Amino acid sequence: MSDCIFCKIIAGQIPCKKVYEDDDIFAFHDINPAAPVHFMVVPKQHIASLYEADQSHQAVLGKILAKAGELARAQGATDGFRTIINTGRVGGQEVYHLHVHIIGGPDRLGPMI
Ligand code: DGP
Repeated sequence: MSDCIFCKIIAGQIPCKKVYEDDDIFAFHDINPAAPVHFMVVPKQHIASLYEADQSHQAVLGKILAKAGELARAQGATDGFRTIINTGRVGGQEVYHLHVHIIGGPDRLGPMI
């Protein structure tokens, strides 16, 4: 999607601190980290949010979660981490390219539930 900031990061048009990349997914550090470890894992394919996700995205969404623990540990989150997907305005979503936040270490979020 031409005006999507995360599509531009994936395409290398905007710099980022890359964590991981394969054919389907891309991971990079959050520009405004909420904790010592804070990166996002995204599908390379543009999916605006979980509202737009459907059965055709099952494999790539599964791949993101299946990779999360390995990447979190490699980034130093060895004592646990949060996975957060913000969806829509009330869900606090700022960037409309589906992304999974991986947040490890003491954070400023407090208890979520
Ligand atoms: P969310 O609220 O879930 O949509 O979070 C979007 C996150 O994206 C937010 O924590 C800040 C991050 N972000 C926004 N623009 C950029 C950028 O240009 N580069 C990087 N690395 N992160 C960004």
